[in-house]
Amino acid sequence: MKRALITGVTGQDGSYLAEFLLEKGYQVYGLRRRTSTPNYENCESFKDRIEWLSGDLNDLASLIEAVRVSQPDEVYNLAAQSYVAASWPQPLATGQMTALAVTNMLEAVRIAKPDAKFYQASSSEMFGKVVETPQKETTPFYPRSPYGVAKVYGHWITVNYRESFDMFACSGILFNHESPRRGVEFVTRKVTDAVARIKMGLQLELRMGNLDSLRDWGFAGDYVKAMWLMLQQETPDDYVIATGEMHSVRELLEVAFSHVGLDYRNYVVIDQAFVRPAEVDLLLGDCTKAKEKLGWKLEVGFQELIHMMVDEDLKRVKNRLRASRDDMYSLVNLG
Ligand code: NDP
Ligand code: GDR
Repeated sequence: MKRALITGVTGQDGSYLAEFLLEKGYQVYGLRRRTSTPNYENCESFKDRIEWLSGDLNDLASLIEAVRVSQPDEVYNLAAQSYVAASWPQPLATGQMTALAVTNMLEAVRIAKPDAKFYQASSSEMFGKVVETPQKETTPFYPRSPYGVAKVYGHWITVNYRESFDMFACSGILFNHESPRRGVEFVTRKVTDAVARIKMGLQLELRMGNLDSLRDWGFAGDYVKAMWLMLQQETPDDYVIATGEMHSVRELLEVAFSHVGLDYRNYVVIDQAFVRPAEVDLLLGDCTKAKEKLGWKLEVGFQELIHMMVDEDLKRVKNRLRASRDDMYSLVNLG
C-alpha cells in the first residue's frame, strides 16, 4: 500500500486529492493545524479514512515528526496562505506560509524521508503581468502580489532542492481551479453562493471588484489528478496545468446568474474595497507539455463547472433554510 502525506488537506485541493488517493488504495496522512473550531467540512464524507497528523507549516519540528511518522512515498505540499487579496494586508504572514514554509517542508523530507517524491503547489500568479501569452513552463515570472512573489520563492526552492540534493521534487504551475469546495471569498464561489442566496431571497446585491480581469478556470477534481501524475513519472519536472481557455469575471457573472434565470446587472454593485492594488489582467495557460508527457486531460469545461457550483450552492442554501424552519417549528411546538 502506497503512503501519501498531504499538507493543506482541509482545503479545496487537499480534500479532492485525499479522496482521489483513497480511491487508488493509498494510505493517506493529512497534516492539519490546530484550529479553535474543527474545519473538516471538505473532508466530511471520508475523514475517518484519513490518518490525521497535527502540525503547522511554520513549525519545522512538527513537519519532521509528520514525515517521520507517516514515512510517505509521496508528499503533496498544498498548504499556504492562498488568498491573493489577503497578501497585501498580510505580506509577512504570506511570506512565511507561502514562501519560507516550502523550505520547512523540503527540509522535513530531506531529513526524515529523502527518497519521498515531493509535489509543490505553484501558481499561475507567478506569471502576473503579461510577458507572453499563452503562458507556459518557460515564460518568465513577473508576480504582481506578495502572494505571487512568495509562490515564486516556493517554486525556485523546489527546483533548487531537486538540483542540489537530487530529490524527486516537482512544481505544478496550476492555473485557477474551482469547485463547490472552493472558499467563499474566491471570486467563482463568491458569485455562485450569492446567486443561490439571491435566488432564495436571502441577499439583495453582490459587491464586486474588477469585472474585466480574465482567468483560465478549470475544475479542481481534474487538477489534482495532474499532481498525482507528476509524481508517477520516472524523472521529476515542472508542468503547467490549465484549460487553455479564458473568461472574464463579467462572463462568469453572466453564466452563473442566467443559470437561475436572473440578470446579473440587476444585482452587481462595484465596490472599490474589492479592487486590488495591482491586478493580474489576464491568465491563459498552455499545458501542451502536461498533455504530451503526463497524458493529462481536462474533463469539466467552464460552463459545466459554474453550473455545478451554482447547483451545489442552491442545494446548500435550501438545506440550511429547511433546517432553520424545522428548528423554528420544534421551538413553537415546545412552547
Ligand atoms: P485553500 O485555501 O483551500 O487551502 C489551503 C490549506 O492550507 C488549508 O487546508 C489550510 O488549513 C492550510 N494551511 C494554511 N496555513 C497553514 C499552516 N500554517 N499550517 C498548516 N496548514 C496550513 O487552497 P487551495 O486548496 O485552493 O490551494 C491549494 C494550494 O494550491 C495552495 O498552496 C494554493 O496557493 C495553490 N494554488 C491554488 C490554486 C487554485 O486555483 N485553487 C491555483 C494554483 C495554486 P486551514 O483549513 O486550517 O485554513
Ligand atoms: P486569484 O483568484 O486571485 O486569481 O487567485 P480570485 O478568485 O480571488 O480572483 C480572480 C479575479 O477576480 C477578480 N475579482 C474578484 N476577486 C475576488 N476574490 N472577489 C471579488 O469580489 C472580485 N471581483 C473581481 C480579482 O481581482 C481577480 O482578478 C486564485 C487563488 O486560488 C490562488 O491561490 C491561486 O494561486 C490563483 O488563483 C491561481
